[in-house]
Amino acid sequence: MSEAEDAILQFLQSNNEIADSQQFATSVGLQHAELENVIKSLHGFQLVVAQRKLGDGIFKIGSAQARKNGWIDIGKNGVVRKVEHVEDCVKDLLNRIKNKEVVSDGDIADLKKRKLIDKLTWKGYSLTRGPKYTIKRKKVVTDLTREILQRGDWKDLEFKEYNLNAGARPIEYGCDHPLLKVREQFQNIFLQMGFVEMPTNKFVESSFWNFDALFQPQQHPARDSHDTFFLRACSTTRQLPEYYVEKVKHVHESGGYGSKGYGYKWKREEANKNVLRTHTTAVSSRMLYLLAQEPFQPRKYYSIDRVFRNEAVDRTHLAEFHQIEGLICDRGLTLGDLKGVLRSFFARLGISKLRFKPAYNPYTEPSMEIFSYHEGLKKWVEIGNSGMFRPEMLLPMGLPDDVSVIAWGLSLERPTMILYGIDNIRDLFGHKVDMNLIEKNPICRLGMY
Ligand code: FB9
Repeated sequence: MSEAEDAILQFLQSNNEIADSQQFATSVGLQHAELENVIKSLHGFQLVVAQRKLGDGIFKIGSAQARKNGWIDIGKNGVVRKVEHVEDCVKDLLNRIKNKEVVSDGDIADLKKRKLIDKLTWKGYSLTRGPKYTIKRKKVVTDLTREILQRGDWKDLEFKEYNLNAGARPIEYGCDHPLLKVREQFQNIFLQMGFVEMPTNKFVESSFWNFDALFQPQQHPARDSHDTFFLRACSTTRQLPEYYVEKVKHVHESGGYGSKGYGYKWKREEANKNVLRTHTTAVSSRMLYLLAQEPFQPRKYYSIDRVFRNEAVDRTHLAEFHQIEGLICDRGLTLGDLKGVLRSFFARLGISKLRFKPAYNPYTEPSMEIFSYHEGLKKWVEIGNSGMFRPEMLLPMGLPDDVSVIAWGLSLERPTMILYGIDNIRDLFGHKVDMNLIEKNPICRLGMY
């Protein structure tokens, strides 16, 4: 217990009131500031009732005013009273201030201007015993500890009430970025459909796996730096499966497997160039090549990860986005199988009305863009691309020639923007994202498309 507390509680044991805490502080040789915190705490615990004490001497009436009001006249033979009784509204005003009654700011300002009142700095407290007054406050403890029990002094301790209404300290918790939440939903759909995730932890890929293995010719526009990020440092790949590279070179230059190829001079150095992968299809080509090195087993693979395109940034395009890709590799698969799988895949996203539009990709033939009717936007929206990987891609890998691979792809950003009602991709991904979007975004379930 502090000295100040003892002083107050002992004084109030034999005195009804501490009229002026300032004087009391001086009388017990303490700083008023020391006393003040104790007073507030004792008041808080109702051991005392503390009242603010306003300073006095605010009622001096100015003689000029009396004259102005015609109450008096100051003549050669001094001050003469001109009226019996004065309706002293000022006095009433001042009384009301004294009784802490509400007085209009206008009156206050007027009284101040007339120097009838001045802003009093608050002086101190008057203290009386409170409903919970006791000469010695029990030490308030919060927890009943082993030590307290062993010491046995729990009897003279006061246990702080549990404030069951106290709000819990806000727990800091991590928040998933909306993209990660939607990614998880796509991931669950693939896993439910029996797909296995492909290892996509390689943002840097050789042009060979990103383009050549996909039968994308070396002069294809996507292969120049306007569309693709080429690496300056570690600019070329160190090793490629030589036997397979020869097959790829051959199919590009002169075809085979029923294809006439592109008929151009294929350059190894072009294939060696390292790039930031432009699509996760680069991972699909690696996985299909590895699959071809084993006795054939049907496979269902998926990937969801970042890809990089040196494209003009606009409301829906950044230089990087997350590509979602699914592929099924099995004997005798047809375009019908692809359409069927797309229907069941998108059905799990709550998307039923699909239309397929013939399209072109260097690595798939036939290829189809996928459209769905968006009730909210009242229009057909392109929701992805798909196709059957070309034999010129699959057969050089060594896959059996009755094996075909159906595949499709879409972005993660577009569905997330639609689901979260974000119309500018820069608000969703990148350094401009406001953290509130991350911390306060609800779970948006796919299927509410
Ligand atoms: O995601 C896209 N659109 C989309 C997807 C979903 C959606 O909402 C759903 C709630 C559920 C809404 C829109 N697109 C693909 C279509 C367009 O946005 C397109 O303009 C932009 N595309 C990206 C590429 O941009 C250069 C989206 C991205 C894309 C395109 C193609 C593929 C992957 C991503 C592919 C592929 C592919 C094809 C064949 C074989 C293997 C992979």
